[in-house]
Amino acid sequence: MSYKLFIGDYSYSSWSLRGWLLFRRFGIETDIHRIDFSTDAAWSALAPHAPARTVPTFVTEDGVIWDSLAIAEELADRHPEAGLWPSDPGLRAMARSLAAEMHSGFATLRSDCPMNTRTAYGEVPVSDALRADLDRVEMLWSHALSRSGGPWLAGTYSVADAFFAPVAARIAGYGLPVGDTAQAYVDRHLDDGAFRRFRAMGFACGETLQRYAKPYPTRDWPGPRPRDARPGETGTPVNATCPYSGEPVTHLMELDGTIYGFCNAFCRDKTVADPEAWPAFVDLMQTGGKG
Ligand SMILES: N[C@@H](CCC(=O)N[C@@H](CS)C(=O)NCC(=O)O)C(=O)O
Repeated sequence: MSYKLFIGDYSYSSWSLRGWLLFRRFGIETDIHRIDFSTDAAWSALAPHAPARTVPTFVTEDGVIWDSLAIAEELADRHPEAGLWPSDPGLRAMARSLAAEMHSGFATLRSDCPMNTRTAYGEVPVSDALRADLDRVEMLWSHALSRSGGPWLAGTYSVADAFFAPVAARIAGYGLPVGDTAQAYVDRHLDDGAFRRFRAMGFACGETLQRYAKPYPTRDWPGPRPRDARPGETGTPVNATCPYSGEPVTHLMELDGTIYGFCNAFCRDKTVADPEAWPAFVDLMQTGGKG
C-alpha cells in the first residue's frame, strides 16, 4: 500500500487537521506531503491529482479522494479494523450525522474564528450568529455525550471527534464562552496526544501568518503547558540515535539540563514545541537513553 496525504499548514488549516487525524489517530500509515498555499508549488504538487485543489487530498493507487468526508468513508471501507466509525449501529448513525453536520455547517464560527493554534485570544466579541453556532455545537455535543456516555462523542474516538477537533481548537483559542460539558470536551481535545503533536508540528514547520491575526488581546494557549525545552548548540546527548527514525543524531535539544539528540531540525523542533506529546521521546526521557 502506498498512500499519500496532502495537507496544508499545521497551525491554520482546519481541514488538514481533520484529514491528518483520520490517519494518525486511527493508526493508518501514510506519507504526509505538506504544501504551502502561498507559493505556486502548492498548485504544482496537486496538479497531477486533478480535480483535487484543496487539502486534505488523499492519493491511493486507485485514485484521488479530495474531500475530508469522502476520505473518512474511503478509509473506513479500506480499514474496517481501524474503527473510524462506531460498531454500534445507533452510535454509528449519530456519529455520521455529527460529522456531516460539521462538514456542511457552522459558517459563522468558521469564518469569524479561523483555526489558529499558534495564537490564543481573549475578549472576543460574540455576535448573535456566532452564539447561534455555539449553541448548536453545545446542543449536539451534550446530546452525543449523554447518549454514548463519552468520553468522546460516540464513546470511543471516531470520525465525529476528528471533525470537531478544529471546532474545539477555535472555542479554546478564541476563549469562546461555552458551558461545562462543552468545555470539558474541548479540554479533552487539547489534551489529546495526536492533537498536541499536530499543534507542535505547526511550530516546527511554518510561521506566524499575519493574515490570520485578529485585533483582540492575546493570551497563553489554554491547553496543557508544554515543558520548557530549547534547541541546544553544544553538549553530549544521552542518546546516539534519533528516537523517531533511529538515524544518527545531528541536532540537539536541552530539557531540564539534559541534552537529547535528533536526526534533523524538524524532529528536534517538534519535540521542543511539546516534548511530552511524543511517545517515543517520553520513552527516551524515561530510559535516559539506556533503553
Ligand atoms: N470540503 C473540503 C474543504 C477543504 C478546504 O477548503 N481546504 C482548504 C484549507 S483548510 C484549502 O485547501 N484551501 C485552498 C483553496 O481553497 O485554495 C474538505 O472537506 O476537505
